[in-house]
Amino acid sequence: MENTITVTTPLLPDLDDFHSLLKEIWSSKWITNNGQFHQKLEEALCDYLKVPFISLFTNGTLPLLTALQALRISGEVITTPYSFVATTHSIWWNGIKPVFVDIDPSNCGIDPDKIEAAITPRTTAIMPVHCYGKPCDNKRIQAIADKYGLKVIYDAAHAFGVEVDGESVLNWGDMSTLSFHATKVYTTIEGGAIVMHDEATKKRIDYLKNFGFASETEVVAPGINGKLDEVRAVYGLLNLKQVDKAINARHQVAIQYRQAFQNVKGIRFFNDMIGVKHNYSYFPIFINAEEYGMTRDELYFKLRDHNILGRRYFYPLISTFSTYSGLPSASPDNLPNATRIANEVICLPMHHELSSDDINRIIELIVN
Ligand code: T4K
Repeated sequence: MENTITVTTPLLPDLDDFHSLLKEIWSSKWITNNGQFHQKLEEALCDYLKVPFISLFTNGTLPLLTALQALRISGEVITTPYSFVATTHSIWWNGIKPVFVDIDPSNCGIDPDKIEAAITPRTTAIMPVHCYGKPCDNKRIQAIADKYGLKVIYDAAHAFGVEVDGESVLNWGDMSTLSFHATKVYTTIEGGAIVMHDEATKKRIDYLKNFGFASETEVVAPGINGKLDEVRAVYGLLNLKQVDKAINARHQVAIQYRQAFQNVKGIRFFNDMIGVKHNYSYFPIFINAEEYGMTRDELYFKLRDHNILGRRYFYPLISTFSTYSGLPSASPDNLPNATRIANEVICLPMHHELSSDDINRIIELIVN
């Protein structure tokens, strides 16, 4: 039986290094609530990501919920259905109505041409997603936001370390959120963060993730418990040392996939964008069944039959789930690109430990 190849595998720190830092935590007896390693990780991430302020969280969903709270967003928020459910759920959990807008096939992000038509007097914000780490068209999104007085919160869960012309995409909009889940390029096992522009906002978000406590006796807002503990902060500090190597390894995988698929009819994939520092977090391919001679699902299950576990990120669309399918903006007529692409996509295995044999096995099944 051929070995199983999963869509990803976690970035694991060296066990001895992890152990020696665990010993430090044990002797300090400070294991959560803004401990020394939490503070060190915030500093180290600001440096690495080239961002001014960051607030760590215990996963990548709470930052979305909290960013909406911190900016006091209400009414309606414009977003796309082509994402992980957490994006839209965060809007819904805040009692806000999500309004779906179609995506641009060139990056699977929100199509700026479709945003203005979705704005109503109740719209207060736009929540675009840098899907697969492909940067959205920030200039156009921000211009629309400025024209209508809207906030922009980027779901940058996939965009760790992504830069455009030397600038981190995490500095775009009013805030950006990250996920450090085990399946991400950079991980703290579970974890996440909000990136913000100023110290006052960081302070407010730090309160919000700690139940709203501003001091021992003062609760200034209805906060939540979103804190990252010391064990995962240490895990994150160690992974920061090896994330560049992991991204380079992913880049090599992308190069091999692209070479193999460039002349295959009916397979579309993304090339690198000029001026962009990519993180190769995912390798989606899009199957045109007529040209390829097989549907996306036929290929997906053929790969599964050979123990190659790609994933159909993002199928089904969020707008098709029962919570959201009744919304007028959830109609497939409103979302032709997202609807088509959700039926074309397979994210192929993409991680730092894929061997050439693994890659060749995957390629052979797809090309032949
Ligand atoms: N916004 C966006 C745009 C997101 O994509 C996400 C999360 C969020 C927000 C929310 O962030 P978090 O609250 O999750 O931090 C995964 C992840 O659970 C999720 O984090 C991620 N997006 C989503 C795209 O993918 P699943 O259900 O596909 O994961 P799972 O458990 O099936 O794992 C996929 C594969 O990874 C496994 O087949 C094998 C490998 N794996 C996984 C785990 C957990 C391992 O090798 N080891 C592991 O420990 O959702």
